[in-house]
Amino acid sequence: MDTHFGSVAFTNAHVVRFVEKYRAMCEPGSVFWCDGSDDEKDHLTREAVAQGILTPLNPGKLPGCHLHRSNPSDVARVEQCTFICTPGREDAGPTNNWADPREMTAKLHELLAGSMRGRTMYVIPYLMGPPGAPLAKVGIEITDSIYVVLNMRIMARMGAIALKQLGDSDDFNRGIHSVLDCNPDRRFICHFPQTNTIISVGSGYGGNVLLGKKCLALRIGSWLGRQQGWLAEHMLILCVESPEGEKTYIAAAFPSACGKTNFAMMIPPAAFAGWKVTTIGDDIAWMWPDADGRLRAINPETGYFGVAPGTNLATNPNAMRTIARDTIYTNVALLPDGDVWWEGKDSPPPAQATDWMGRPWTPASREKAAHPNSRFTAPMSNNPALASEAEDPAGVPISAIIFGGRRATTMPLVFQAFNWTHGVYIGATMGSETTAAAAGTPGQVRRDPMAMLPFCGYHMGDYFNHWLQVRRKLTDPPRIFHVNWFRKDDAGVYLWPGFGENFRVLKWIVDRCRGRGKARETQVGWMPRHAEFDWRGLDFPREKWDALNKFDPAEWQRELLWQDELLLKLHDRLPKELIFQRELLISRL
Ligand code: OXD
Ligand code: MN
Repeated sequence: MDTHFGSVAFTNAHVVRFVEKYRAMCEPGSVFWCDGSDDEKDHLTREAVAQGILTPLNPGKLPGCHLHRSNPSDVARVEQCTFICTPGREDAGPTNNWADPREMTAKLHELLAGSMRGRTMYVIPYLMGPPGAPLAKVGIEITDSIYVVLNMRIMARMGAIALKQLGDSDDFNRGIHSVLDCNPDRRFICHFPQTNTIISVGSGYGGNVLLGKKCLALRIGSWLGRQQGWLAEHMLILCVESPEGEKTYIAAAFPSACGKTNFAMMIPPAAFAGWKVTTIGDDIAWMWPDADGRLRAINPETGYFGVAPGTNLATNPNAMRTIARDTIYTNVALLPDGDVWWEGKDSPPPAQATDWMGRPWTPASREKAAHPNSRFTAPMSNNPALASEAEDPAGVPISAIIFGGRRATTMPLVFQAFNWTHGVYIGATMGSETTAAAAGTPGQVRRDPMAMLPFCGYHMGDYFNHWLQVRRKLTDPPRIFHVNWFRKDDAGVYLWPGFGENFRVLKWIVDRCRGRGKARETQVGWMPRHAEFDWRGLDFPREKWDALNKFDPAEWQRELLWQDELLLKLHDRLPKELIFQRELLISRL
């Protein structure tokens, strides 16, 4: 039995053939062809509520919002189950899990055989990027999860708009997803760049199953970008607008759960009257050299899949407004009145709640009420700070690229690379403490080059080389910076207030790009002096500034050794430019 809503016709023969192939394999009870309409959303939401997949929240407080609780064994991305399946192992490189495409396909098809018996197979056409953008990409995701359909509807342009962009072409990403029995032993997230295919089984978690996001926009995207001369990056995109209306566009790469969403939606401190930050994207940037030699960027997504804990009216007021309606919450705590709660929300811990696993919770409970990687999925159109440019197919010209990690020591608040190649070295050697966004132990420093360690779809050495090659097409390359909001003093207290105060760093970066900001040359790059920062409205003591920016030779020596671990791993494809950069850094140190 097939279900169609509205009048959207799936006439593309390649799409029909692709769906028929997996219908025959998965043997679903029915096929539901998604058109992306509001009627369809209402129908599927009712269905999800009836099946207990979604719980409606208090319509007075959170109109149009629902709660979803995942399987407790399925709460984050699983890097150990994520594979790049290229004909040769070396093309995936040492930072990815590799599997032979033929063997892996056979194994996955065996798991998929009959997997949707008695279930509905949903066919989701979706478009990544504004329609008409030169890099916009169409995907067709087949899934047996209503939760995936309803999330994809928020995160990507879904339905008729994608089919229109596709026309009769067979140039679309083929995505197949089945939750199976959600058993971690049968969990595989596999990418086949040669055939532009993704197969994901055994999980229902966002990053593993919303195939447009990490799988297509980053892993397959980075592979396509290398073939076609563009960059698919784990970066937010924002616009800084001065009181005079001068607009500067900036992209920034921080690892998962290190504050990209907060940074992208930041509100400048009150003293900066007339200054505005607007959001183009909070997670992914697709960037290409344009005909004028500038790097242009689009956000391929239409929503935010953000981390709930720590989000509140002080840390991110724009996010709180964004998630006040039409939002799907996953693994947060439920309050008796149908509101939601998480650790670090504005309100104090509730007297009682239902925790993310559905158990009674009180402040005396030892475990957290919300999972540390609990999430909200919200449409970007809800964001009061959304930039009008977010829908512009021409994208925005990027003036600065920021790399940043979560580092308790070593790294100063901000420094600027001497040039593009030095900037690529800084991005390539980036380190950060691990977070709850991926399964594993949080808090250990690991190398996360350009925040792409879990997302680069090919050999990391080739990826660095691709960055160096892109420079050749740029006559006005973005300036490159490194930031660290997370440095601590000896007592373990953060030295920098962060959040809205990060605007001061952003303003210095804008001024540097515009040739107005002053700096001093140091061993690691250009750094601002205390007097070169705009301190209006904030009394930030000189001693604290010095601690925040202290250069500790012993820490840098250790840093170099840590960097070597990654560079050694990549040695056979490491561009020589980066080896020279390392030598230069050593001689400056
Ligand atoms: C994300 C992630 O969900 O990086 O964006 O894990
Ligand atoms: Mn991310």
